[in-house]
Amino acid sequence: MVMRGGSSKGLFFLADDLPSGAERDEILMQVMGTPDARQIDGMGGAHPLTSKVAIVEPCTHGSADVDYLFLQLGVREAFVTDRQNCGNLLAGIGPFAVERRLLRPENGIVGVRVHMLNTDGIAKATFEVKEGKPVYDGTTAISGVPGTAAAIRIEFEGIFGGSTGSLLPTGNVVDDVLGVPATLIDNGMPVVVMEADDLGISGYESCDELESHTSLRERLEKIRLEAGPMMNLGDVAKTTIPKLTMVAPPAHDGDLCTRTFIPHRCHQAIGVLGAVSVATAALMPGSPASGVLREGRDSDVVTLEHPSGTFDALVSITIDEAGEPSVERSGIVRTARKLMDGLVYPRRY
Ligand code: NQM
Repeated sequence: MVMRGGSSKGLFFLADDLPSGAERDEILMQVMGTPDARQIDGMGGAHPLTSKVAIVEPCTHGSADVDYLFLQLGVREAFVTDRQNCGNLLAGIGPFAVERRLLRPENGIVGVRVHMLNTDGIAKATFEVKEGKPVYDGTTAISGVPGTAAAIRIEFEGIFGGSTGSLLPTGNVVDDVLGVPATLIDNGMPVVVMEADDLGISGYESCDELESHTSLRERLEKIRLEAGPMMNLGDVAKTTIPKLTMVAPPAHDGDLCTRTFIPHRCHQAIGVLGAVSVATAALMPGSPASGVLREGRDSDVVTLEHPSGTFDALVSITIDEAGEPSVERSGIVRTARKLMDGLVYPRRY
């Protein structure tokens, strides 16, 4: 099934319909048309945000309803990686599980517990089901997606440290990474959060401007390679994490402005778990992101401005007497839509 999940798009499979290991990855690359800049012989949309796969099966260990494995495929490069999670495709997992009859809920608002295999966290998705089918039409708009659709509310449980072992893998709110003050954080997605100003940009540039800024991109990659081992991620040369977010004071009605590299293309918006991580960093006194946060705000919702609008992350943290931050609550609202259901024909077949 092809689904839009949040502001990304991907191919959703039942685990039983795919082989495993290297054969699975080979088939998925053929299906997506990877490697090729245009992905002309496959289903991919020539961007990492549209070269995504979700694999779903009934949960094997009782604490959730379904297991969700996310795979990011390369576009020009031939790779398939499970090293990162995706909170955007996550929005489609509950509806897909209902479509495929893995779950047969009563009509009404249903809660589906999703075990996210990439990072071993739980997400509880709440959405409406009518006559046995997910309701896709609705009035909720999300930035980066035209029109409106039905809201899918997602609350996360224990997602911090999913890739790195802890919320702040270095133990610090601020680290010096090649001369740039940064928060190295993982509240669902490992992200290096820096002030745009410290990198010589305003933070309000368009994605095209940032992608054509060669010296900035080279500097960001050096920072990322340095930050990887600091975040317990080892050598990150060939991985899609950590992400890099540059923050600036809000330009519109949001709480702070963001520009994110994922990690080599500029995100047209911001990733879901990436946004939750950046919002969490912004709530930590002394962090680069807290320095640009709108003054006087007093809400659990942090509104992040990004290149195509805003993203609301529901985050609350507490800080103990020793100054140690911990996450109390993280949540988001997304939409998703079934786009197409059928058979796909990988080239080799
Ligand atoms: O951070 C892009 C996306 C993502 C991932 C990326 C995501 C997340 O927008 O949870 O959603 O950072 O690779 O789909």
